[in-house]
Amino acid sequence: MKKIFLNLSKQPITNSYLKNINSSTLKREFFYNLSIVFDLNNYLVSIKKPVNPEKQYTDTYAHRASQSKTMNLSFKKIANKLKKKFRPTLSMEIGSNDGVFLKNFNKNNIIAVEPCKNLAKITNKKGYLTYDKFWDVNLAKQILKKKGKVDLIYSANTISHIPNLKEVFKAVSICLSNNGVFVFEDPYIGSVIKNNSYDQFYDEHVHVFSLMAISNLLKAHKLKIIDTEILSTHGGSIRFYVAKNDSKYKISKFVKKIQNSEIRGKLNKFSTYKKFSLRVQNSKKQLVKLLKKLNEKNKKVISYGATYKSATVFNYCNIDKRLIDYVVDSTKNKQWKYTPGKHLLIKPPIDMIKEKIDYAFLGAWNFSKEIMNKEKKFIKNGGKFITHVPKVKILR
Ligand code: DWN
Repeated sequence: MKKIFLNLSKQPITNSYLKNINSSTLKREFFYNLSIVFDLNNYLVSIKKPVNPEKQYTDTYAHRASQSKTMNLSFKKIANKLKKKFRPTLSMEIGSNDGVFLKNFNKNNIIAVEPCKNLAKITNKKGYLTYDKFWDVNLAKQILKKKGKVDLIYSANTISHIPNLKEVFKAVSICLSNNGVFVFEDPYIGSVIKNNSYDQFYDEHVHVFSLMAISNLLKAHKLKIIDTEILSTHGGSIRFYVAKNDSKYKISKFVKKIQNSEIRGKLNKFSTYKKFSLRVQNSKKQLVKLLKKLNEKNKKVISYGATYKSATVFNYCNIDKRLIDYVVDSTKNKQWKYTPGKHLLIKPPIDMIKEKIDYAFLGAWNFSKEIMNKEKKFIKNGGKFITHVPKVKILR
């Protein structure tokens, strides 16, 4: 049985940056109701009614995973670690985006899967065999026939995007070698609860994982979690190392450790999520109050990073042009477009001092260190950043 604990109001598709905001584009803009449910049987947290993936992962997909130094480093580190630890002959990445992980592998030893055709083109052009398809049983069979079993399957910020997890794990079982490892990482519900980062819920994040939920789901596929790590990436993620039940791997002590911490944190109780929902409502009130106050004082406020996450914040809190002037983002194909739902203009990075910015809301709060390092002069000149994670505040 699934129970709703959070309603984040009507939301647009986060990837649907608008080229212009005339009456016909606005009429066509798609909205859905973003309600979040907790499954009382397997403890999985998901969107109640996910959006059709065909609407989301199109050939105009905007996000480029290589846009931050932090993620470039993180992918390099995990690629080297996995190569050293598992010595795979053949590897595969599910959701390869613009190839930020792939580039750490020899082109002949890795296969990429990426349903967004514009992104798949980038890695195919670079010489990586890329299937521009959704990950499913049919594709797994096709890959098995062409390339044989895969020793390492890696996936970052993708498995949580797929509504049908049974299909995901079934497909993985088909092409994973007997002692192969499936490593995937996605936002962690433990961090979302702790940081009050409700903006991790948006159309693409169909699920937000816990270790308990994943181990429950894997049982039906004769797969087990052999190791796990809690990561700081994207404001708190969890990495799972999964292998076949009859593989050579023993279960690391960290699996039990995280399981115990989840039980202590009551991630298996509906009441935890209900309490979280109250904190989210309060966060909304606080953020709107702060922005209104700055607006009354005629302060110039922008948002930093046209993130998918901030689409949830702006649409849930009804933050538009009245409260935030515009958004800046380093991703070329987001620039000079408008954010989904609230239609804030996205500009390329600016000289924040010259543009007389007083405050910048951290849409990309998960990169706050990298951004604040980049904008040292702005801060020195009296400029301030605002965050809503874990609490609404002005960073000093
Ligand atoms: O799972 C997902 C995550 C990993 O990426 C996707 N479904 C979609 C996307 O979500 P997001 O937009 O919330 O992710 P990021 O990685 O937090 O986006 C950061 C944005 O901020 C990028 O558009 C780049 C931009 N940025 C910038 O303009 N200046 C980032 C940094 C570090 C900067 O200095």
